[in-house]
Amino acid sequence: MKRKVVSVLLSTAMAVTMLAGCGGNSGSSAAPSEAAPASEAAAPETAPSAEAAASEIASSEAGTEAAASGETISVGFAQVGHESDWRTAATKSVQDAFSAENGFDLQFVDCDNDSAAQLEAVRNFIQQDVDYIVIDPIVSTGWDTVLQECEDAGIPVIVIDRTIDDSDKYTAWVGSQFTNEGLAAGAWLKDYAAAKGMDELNILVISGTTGASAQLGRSNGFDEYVKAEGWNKLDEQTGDFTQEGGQEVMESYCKSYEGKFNVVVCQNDNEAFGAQQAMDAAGVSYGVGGDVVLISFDACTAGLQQVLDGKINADFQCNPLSGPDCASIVQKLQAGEEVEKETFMAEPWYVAESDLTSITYKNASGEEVTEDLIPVTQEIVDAAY
Ligand code: GYE
Repeated sequence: MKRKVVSVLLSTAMAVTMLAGCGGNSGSSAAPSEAAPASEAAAPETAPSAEAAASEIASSEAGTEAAASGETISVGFAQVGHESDWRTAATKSVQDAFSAENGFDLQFVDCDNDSAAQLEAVRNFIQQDVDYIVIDPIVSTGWDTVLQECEDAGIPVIVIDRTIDDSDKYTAWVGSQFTNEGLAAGAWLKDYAAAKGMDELNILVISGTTGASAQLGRSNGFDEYVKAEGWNKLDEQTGDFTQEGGQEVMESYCKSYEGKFNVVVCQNDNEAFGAQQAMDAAGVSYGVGGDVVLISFDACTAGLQQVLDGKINADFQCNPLSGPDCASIVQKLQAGEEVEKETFMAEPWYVAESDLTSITYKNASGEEVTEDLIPVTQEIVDAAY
């Protein structure tokens, strides 16, 4: 009921906002920390759409109302699934941040990597009239209709991790610059190959869930180097961000491309673990001193241990701990404050050998950046997620 009142107020409030020129939510990405190479990301859009502005107003109205009543804030979280170590850490981060002690009533739905189930979960949250909806979108498209429904119901949506690319009807997003992760992997491989005197690169890619923005960004970023350097990318097949998927794809690669590849790129650590199992079984050596250079993304604890052990050559971190940022966005909305449309997580790059200390590349915003390559130590593994 309260949200219907908010919706009715929207058109007037929106007009006032637009006349006042408040649409200029420019430079809305959070300032990255210095230890955050990946967060020197593409500049976010400079102005939120009318819909986004409306949704911000809706959220402040709803927030003021909830705050005044001293009620618990109800939040529905439609999570991707449970496919990886990264995902486990991300779920815990959100659950911890939206705890009952912190004043939240969190409804958590594991969508098991099923996009239809995820849309249904969001619609159920609308029916339950939760105060806020948090979505980690399995795939980046197909969202506009359901986001419109959220907006019509006056429920602010916060997107975390993967992006929504076909609608801007959400209040805020917190996550990673996936294209920069892919570009950084390409830049590292170029320098590493030169340092090791590898004159021909024959590359196999095990990609993440097809259509997930994490997959699209990592593939597109890395492919820029494939094209520019004339590398031979033999194949790219999805391992769905799982260990089983990585193993299955690598088993088939080991048969189809026996003796023909010297680089394997896995788009997350769990796929890399599966690929290692398959290469072990096929008698293919990888990592430092091996026949195959193994590249991974995520840098979870087990992944970094593999880097420390020289079994993964380089691991490009993706930070899953967005729960506190996400909860702080909700708190700000509750207080009626404006929030940044985009917040980028801080992410370093980790390597097994210490001869290369940095990479320089043109990032997704077209800026030339130089970023550290961090050799993994036991302390780094112990501190990882
Ligand atoms: O890299 C992978 C997970 O969306 C960034 O999803 C996330 C990816 C992460 O399953 O491990």
